Amino acid sequence: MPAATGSSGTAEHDVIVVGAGFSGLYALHKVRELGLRACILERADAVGGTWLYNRYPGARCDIESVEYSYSFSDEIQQEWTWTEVLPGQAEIEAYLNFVTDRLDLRRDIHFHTDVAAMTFDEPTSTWQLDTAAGESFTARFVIAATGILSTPLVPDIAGMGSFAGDALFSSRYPREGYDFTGKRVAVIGTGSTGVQATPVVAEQAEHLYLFQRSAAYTMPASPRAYEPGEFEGLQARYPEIRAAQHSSFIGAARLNAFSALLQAMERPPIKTATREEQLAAIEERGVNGALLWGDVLFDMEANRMATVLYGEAIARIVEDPVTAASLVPDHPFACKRPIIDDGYYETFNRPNVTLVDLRKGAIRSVTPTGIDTEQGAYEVDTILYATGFDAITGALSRLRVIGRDGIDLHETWTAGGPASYLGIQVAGFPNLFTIQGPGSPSASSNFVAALEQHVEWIGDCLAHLRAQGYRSIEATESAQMEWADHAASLVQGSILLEPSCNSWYNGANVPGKKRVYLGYTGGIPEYRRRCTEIAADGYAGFKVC
Ligand code: N01
Repeated sequence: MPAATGSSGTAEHDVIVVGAGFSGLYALHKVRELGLRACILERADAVGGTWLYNRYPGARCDIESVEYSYSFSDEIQQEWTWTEVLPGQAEIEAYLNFVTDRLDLRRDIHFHTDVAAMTFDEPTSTWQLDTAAGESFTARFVIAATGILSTPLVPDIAGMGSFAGDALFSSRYPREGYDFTGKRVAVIGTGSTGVQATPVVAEQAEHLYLFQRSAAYTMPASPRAYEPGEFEGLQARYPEIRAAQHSSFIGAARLNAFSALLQAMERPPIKTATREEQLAAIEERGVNGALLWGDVLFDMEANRMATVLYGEAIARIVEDPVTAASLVPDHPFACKRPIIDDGYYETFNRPNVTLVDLRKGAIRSVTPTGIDTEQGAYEVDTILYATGFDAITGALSRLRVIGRDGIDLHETWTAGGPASYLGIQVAGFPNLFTIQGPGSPSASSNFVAALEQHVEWIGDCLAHLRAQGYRSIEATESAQMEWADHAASLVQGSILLEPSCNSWYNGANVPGKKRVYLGYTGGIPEYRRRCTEIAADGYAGFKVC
């Protein structure tokens, strides 16, 4: 394809991609394939995004490597060898570096380039991106590949700055690693991160105190390396694996964090199960057996019954009855992102592990020597904060993004709630594409499958605009509202809207963020069908000119 020289007027680039994680790398490749002048601006000194920063002990994906990887290039699939079924952070980071070099992307990535503001210039239909260091870049189009779980949520606990020991953040974990040997360690948070880190840190630390505000539902799924020849067998079957993945609701047809939920729907209801059948379920399948019933996702009474049974299953593993009782959640199962773990409950039988149930007395402050709570003080050498993210909208909200007529994205999302059309564009912000923005399937699916669809749709859109000689595309307010209503209707009356669920799914984990379910739960195939239809209909719901 010929370069689009001149199509962007005075802009240096046709497209600037912000972020060099999974989405940004593919986006750069895609737009370069179209012959567009493009680059990535990346804050870090390396590629990887979320998988660069989240290198805490035990960091691992909960979707199989053959599905949590790019499907667009058979060369990459055939040249890269995965060693583990559920890949660890280091292997994913290595994979993304391999892809970067294989596609020769590095020459168009500006590292150490922290975008602080993006401003749309209406007369020229271009964006100006200003960095924290005072540099400026211009482009006709921006693809915000800024990640959905990339903006750490630093808790607002009094005295955090006074701590004299080592304060670590799972989402900004030291590149050189950290040795917990001989240390008294506090881990704060029991989402996927805290649940993954706990068993690994416990093996090293002198003592581990796990500070739990909400107990987690977590399903064991021990990671393992591929047997000799096993991966090669899968590699030969990539077309079949990708086809199954493509038609899967969540973009992953093999073992993953969501598969238990999908399996549950196939099973008999708990409400009509006899006591013997319930006990047999936890006898055979442990905590999974407690949760996997056909009615738990749709019926709150069934869900509560499953939670009671879950508590019984935990009590069969965790020897101390007080600790076992503290580990039982008091929100419904499946209203938060599912978690899978490797030996989480068994960890509480170790003599060097203490669960601090914050429901019995909250954290008062961090002190120079530890953590003070309403139930006593804990002296520690190290605090590992695993307190989550300002998800989906956080990365863009925290930049100064100014669209048409001086509209500020942060203010728009704060006042009206995070809205977008398809999760791909926000009304008032022409030529700005978001990868996995609010209202897209990202939260409840395999991110990689979801982002590939986005990047390909955006690539087709850019090719269309160029072919038609258009300079600008913008979601209309009415299409955005219709899409938001449609996405909301899909979760209406479901467990996902339970008021007791404070989750990154609905923004309730971030103080001041408007509570709105941020995903699209119609499934990737239906989402793809709708996006394709919209494009075929001349980009219905977008204003192109
Ligand atoms: O974050 P979270 P995460 N005092 O928001 C607690 C993906 N992921 O990093 O629930 C005390 O889930 C908070 O408590 P509460 C995956 O999509 C995937 O763990 O708000 N506690 C909660 O327990 C996942 O869903 C993988 O009451 C405080 C925890 O911190 C997403 O990332 C691995 C607190 C935050 O949990 C986010 O997971 C890791 C405070 N002031 C992550 N503030 C895999 O692929 C917060 N908390 C396996």
